[in-house]
Amino acid sequence: MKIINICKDKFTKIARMLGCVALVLASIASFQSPASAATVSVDANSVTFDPEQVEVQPGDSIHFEIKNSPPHNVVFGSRGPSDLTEISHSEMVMNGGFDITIPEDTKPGTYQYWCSPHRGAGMIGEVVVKG
Ligand SMILES: [Cu+2]
Repeated sequence: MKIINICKDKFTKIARMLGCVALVLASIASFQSPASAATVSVDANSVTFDPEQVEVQPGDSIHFEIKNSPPHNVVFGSRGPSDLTEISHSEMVMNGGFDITIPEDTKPGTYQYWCSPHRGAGMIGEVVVKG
């Protein structure tokens, strides 16, 4: 009888430990916020952004990939429901790519951005931030 009781005791301890581990894992999983943040890609071609317009949620990121006729950059104007000039990537980029994250507190609306050296040629894009 004693042996059985000891076994029961050990089993209970192990079960409790497993329960704790499960709880810790569950809480870690629930803290991975924002769970829905996505990344959309935009190609910087010769004198165009492709696609010209993207739809995002606040917290999402836009990946800009330099395709051809560099250098390119991404400059947001001050017009629009929120001021996104701070997230501009004014630095010229010759190759590779970079990410821009739309701040969580961005108001829904349409935001225009452009590439400084190619703005005159029509290298203008739009980000539609959904509510
Ligand atoms: Cu450009």
